[in-house]
Amino acid sequence: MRIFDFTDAIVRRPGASVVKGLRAGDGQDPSLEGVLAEHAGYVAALRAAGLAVQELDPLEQFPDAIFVEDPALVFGNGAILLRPGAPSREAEGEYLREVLGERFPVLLEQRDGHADGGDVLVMTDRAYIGLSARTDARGAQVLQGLMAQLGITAVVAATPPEVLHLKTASSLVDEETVLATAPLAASGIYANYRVLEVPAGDEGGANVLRVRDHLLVGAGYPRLIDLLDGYGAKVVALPNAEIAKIDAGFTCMSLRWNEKSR
Ligand code: CIR
Repeated sequence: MRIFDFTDAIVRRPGASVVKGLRAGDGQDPSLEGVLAEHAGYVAALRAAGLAVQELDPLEQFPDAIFVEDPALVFGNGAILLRPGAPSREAEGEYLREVLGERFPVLLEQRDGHADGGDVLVMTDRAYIGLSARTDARGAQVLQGLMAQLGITAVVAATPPEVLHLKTASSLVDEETVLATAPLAASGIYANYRVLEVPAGDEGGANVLRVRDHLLVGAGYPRLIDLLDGYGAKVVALPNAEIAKIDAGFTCMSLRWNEKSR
């Protein structure tokens, strides 16, 4: 079983407040219709890749709640509720507690420091926890301990200063291959893997999502789409221009796991 051979996923449908989601600059709000359409396309792509997808109801009081992989992480044998680093997101995990408690045999909880799931890249022999404006040193250390309880070795790495999360700038292509922006590729943290460097100008597309034999990539990055052809997956180009206005990535919009790995 490969690490991206997921069977199940949880997503959260956007509410009207999604257009007020956090963003790095002072860019314009996305259109609600656009976000809803792109999110629906994403969920359809997960299903087309073979996953059983559970859709949670919108949480209007949390504009960023569609990004379910920031307040939680899931693995075949257990889930972890995190403390996201943005104050407006810190309580989001409470609204995942019930569903994760139902669906996982073990539910661990971070009680100190801050960490976002977007800063955690899981590879075959280890996971990386990126330090960022959202994940602090204490949060990374606590998360390392929680992941160890689930049998996962995690190493702490630096995230380039201008990116939101480690996975904004790097993501899994296959078990041997990482896609990374030039600064992360040059940092040497992925020396154990084949590193594909994101073509200059396509940095906004560095967050791709491998799900079984499909690889979800932003439709606006044709050079990246070409580069990713040939890694054992059908490259699926998904429109994400509206949702990108609130710094969305494909990995952060679902929690994915393999039910049979228990
Ligand atoms: C935020 O700033 O928290 C959201 N607007 C976007 C989160 C995207 N999550 C991710 O890259 N892991």
